[in-house]
Amino acid sequence: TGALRFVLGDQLSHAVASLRDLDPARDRVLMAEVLGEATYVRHHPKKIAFVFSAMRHFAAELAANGVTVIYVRLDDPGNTGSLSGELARAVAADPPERVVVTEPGEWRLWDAMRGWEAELGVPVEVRDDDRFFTTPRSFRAWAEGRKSVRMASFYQQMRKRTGFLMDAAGAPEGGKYSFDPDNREPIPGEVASPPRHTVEPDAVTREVLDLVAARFGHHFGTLDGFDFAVTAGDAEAALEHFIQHALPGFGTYQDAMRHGDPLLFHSRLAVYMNAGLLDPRHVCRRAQAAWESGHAPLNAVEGFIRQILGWREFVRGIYWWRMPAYAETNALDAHRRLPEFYWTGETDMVCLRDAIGQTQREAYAHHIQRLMVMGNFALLAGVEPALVNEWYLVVYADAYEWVELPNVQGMTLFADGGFLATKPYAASGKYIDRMSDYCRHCRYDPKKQLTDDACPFNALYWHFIDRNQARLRGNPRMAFPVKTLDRMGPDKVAALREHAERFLNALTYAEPGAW
Ligand code: FAD
Ligand code: DLZ
Ligand code: SF4
Repeated sequence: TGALRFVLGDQLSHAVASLRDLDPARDRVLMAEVLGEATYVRHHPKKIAFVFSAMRHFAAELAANGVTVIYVRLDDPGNTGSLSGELARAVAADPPERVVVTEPGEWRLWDAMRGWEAELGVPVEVRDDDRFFTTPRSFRAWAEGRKSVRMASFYQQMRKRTGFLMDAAGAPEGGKYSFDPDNREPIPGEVASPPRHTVEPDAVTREVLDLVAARFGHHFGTLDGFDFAVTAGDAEAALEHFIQHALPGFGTYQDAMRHGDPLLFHSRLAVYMNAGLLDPRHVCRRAQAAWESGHAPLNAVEGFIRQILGWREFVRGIYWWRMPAYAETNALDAHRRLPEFYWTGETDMVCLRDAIGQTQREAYAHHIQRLMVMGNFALLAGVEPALVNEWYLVVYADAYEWVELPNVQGMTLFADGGFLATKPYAASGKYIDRMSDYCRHCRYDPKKQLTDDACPFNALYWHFIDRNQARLRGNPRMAFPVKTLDRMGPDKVAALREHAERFLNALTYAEPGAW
């Protein structure tokens, strides 16, 4: 008996560390669909269907390559319902020399993994996940001892180290590392969005869709129109589709939003990269090649590569460095429950209704919707970080805690007190009006503050600045709004506070755990 190689549902790469030195003559691969992973938060059915179908396709590819795969289906008799339980069952049934796994993407599972060797009585080797450009150790070595840990300096260092978009003399292409200021244009109505890449469900996916409908159909979100790629081959086609059609406009319209338009120029590739169907290095190389060939401009390619080489690695580094305490932070002392409309989409606020409705249908929203619509509302309203984190982990097909938590806790809610982001991304209705056409479809008016038809984001924004002014005063990037508040005079501030509170008091709130 050789090694038992345990591959998790977001490790579906043939080059994943745990499969690297696999000996098909002696080793076995274990994969398990388990209730615990589908329900520790009640994931969107599309996320569960994506993971299960991709797992089944991956197992079939391994088997076709002559690998012995022990594949446990959700409905198999004896399924213990947890990853630890399924590993223990496989080890007991036919003890291997050792177990080989790749480190997981969530702290709770890593914590469980540390106990496996003692529980199982066989050696357990936990390997680094080298599908990333950095390891938690190398990030920590870079970060510790720095005065401030900022994405911009991390990213510059990563550009130098990897050579992406660097010229022969070692300088950044185009003379600067970031073209972000070029990437904040709203999208004109006459600019058509690129066509969408879709994959027709095959027989394996259809069987999974039936299973998920029966078992998890009551979770938030719908299964209709499932069109995710579930194999590396189809994910590669999605990448080529993105490069061909959307990458050239990715930069300019990166921060734009449009009513009824879920994707715009975004790639929808996070779901594939996070599950192992696409390699981030390959994705960055393909984007760079599109710039080299003249197909896409530098502001688009740099902007895209920065998200992957910069943000994606940076948030992961922060996660493993600061966990488990990071999940408990609540620097702005926010304790409100989550409004019910996050789960139903039922609100007159059109930006929220559109972005949440699309999230129900697609298990997807692009970055600015996540950050500046749903995230901004939760920040301004002061919703308890744990409840917001749970929502984001539930609703997006690309959500795993290593990337979800820092984006919510740090970037969106400022719950870490400014460790990850330099200022809270708080915005009034004016920002949403500038970056989208939502307000044209809305019964509220983004230019008004105190009338019945005033955009609720406006009073909520000043309520936020007012109640947090002591915390924000020292932050140079918040000097302008704090000074504006000072100049408003107490009567105006009181009126805004009262307007915001009336609005918040009239909302229905979800019982924690009800969804
Ligand atoms: P594109 O816009 O096409 O971007 C390209 C790629 O860059 C993405 O596929 C992704 O891999 C990477 N990327 C972009 N921004 C970020 C970022 N801030 N952090 C990490 N990677 C980034 N991303 C997730 O993968 N999973 C999550 O659970 C998740 N939760 C988020 C929650 C909030 C509140 C916010 C503000 C952002 C979150 N993000 C998350 C980051 C980002 O919004 C998504 O990666 C992106 O929207 C995925 O869509 P896309 O593939 O079309 O991205
Ligand atoms: C997300 C997910 C789901 C829904 N189901 C499974 C599963 O049944 N089996 C499995 O191995 N992995 C699943 N996953 C992915 C895991 O939750 C993921 O590996 C951990 O969250 C760590 O990143
Ligand atoms: Fe959203 Fe306010 Fe615009 Fe309505 S008016 S869409 S609530 S920003």
